[in-house]
Amino acid sequence: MELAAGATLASLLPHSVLAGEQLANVKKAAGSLPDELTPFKDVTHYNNFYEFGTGKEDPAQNAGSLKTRPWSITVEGEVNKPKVFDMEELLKLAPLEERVYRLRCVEAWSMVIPWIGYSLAELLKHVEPTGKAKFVEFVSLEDPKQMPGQKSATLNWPYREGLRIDEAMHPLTLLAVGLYGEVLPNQNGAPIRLVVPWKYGYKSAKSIVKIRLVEKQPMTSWMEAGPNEYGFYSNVNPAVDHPRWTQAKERRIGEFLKRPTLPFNGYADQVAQLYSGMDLTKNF
Ligand SMILES: Nc1nc2c(c(=O)[nH]1)N[C@H]1C(S)=C(S)[C@@H](COP(=O)(O)O)O[C@H]1N2
Ligand SMILES: [Mo]
Repeated sequence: MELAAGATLASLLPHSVLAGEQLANVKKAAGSLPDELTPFKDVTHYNNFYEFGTGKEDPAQNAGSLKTRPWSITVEGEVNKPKVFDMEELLKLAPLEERVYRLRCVEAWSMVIPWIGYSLAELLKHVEPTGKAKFVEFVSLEDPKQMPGQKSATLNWPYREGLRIDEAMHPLTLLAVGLYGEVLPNQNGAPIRLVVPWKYGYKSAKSIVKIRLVEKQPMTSWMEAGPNEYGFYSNVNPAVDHPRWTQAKERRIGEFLKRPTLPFNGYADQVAQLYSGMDLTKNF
């Protein structure tokens, strides 16, 4: 679908009423998926965001207390030009695109979500990673006053995730500021979150305040919680089961029958070469 000049994507969508302001001048990216979109209501009311509780409806219930302005992301570490980007600047850093991606949670359910954002690479090139920048660490907000779930030690807070630098620079890796034509609802990781569509959902950190480029593979909150259950790579892989359940199939939210899980969540053409020569059963 090509948008006429001046038309906003949101103006063409049915779901412009809830949470947020609409985002203007969003370009629909080429090559959208054949999969049907998951309804807006499910995308925004069936969430994992442990900072607001562990129940699937808790984030929608409780994330109203998250203050999304002022907001900034500090980018530091192995970069020539460390910088604090404020949210207004982040919104203008690169043209906003719609990207329809599959999201596969490690819990074996999945969705299809029309995100809005731009490649993380756009941000990273501004700070000029040095030759020592081998990994990228992402840190979510820590503030128990705004995030009631942080009063419990469900995870080691703040939520931390990480990618290898080539994964972080891959064009599919998205910094998202919206979905369904709107500003990101709080429960989906407002005001800015990562989306890495070929990895289990937990790699896509929400409400990011810091991005650190580092030489060594960073520790992540989920690896600390269960090192034999949650690895650093976390590529969607139907051949490597979670110790407590199969990963061969998944429940697409809204569908009755399970569908087979695809290697790299269906993005193998684009990302499999990042892992050539690696044993993905060991590097799970
Ligand atoms: N900060 C933070 N980011 C997070 C999580 C979380 O609990 N905290 N949950 C992850 C998990 S397990 C999934 S499946 C996705 C869900 O994103 P969605 O609620 O927007 O669908 O967010 C990921 N990012
Ligand atoms: Mo997840």
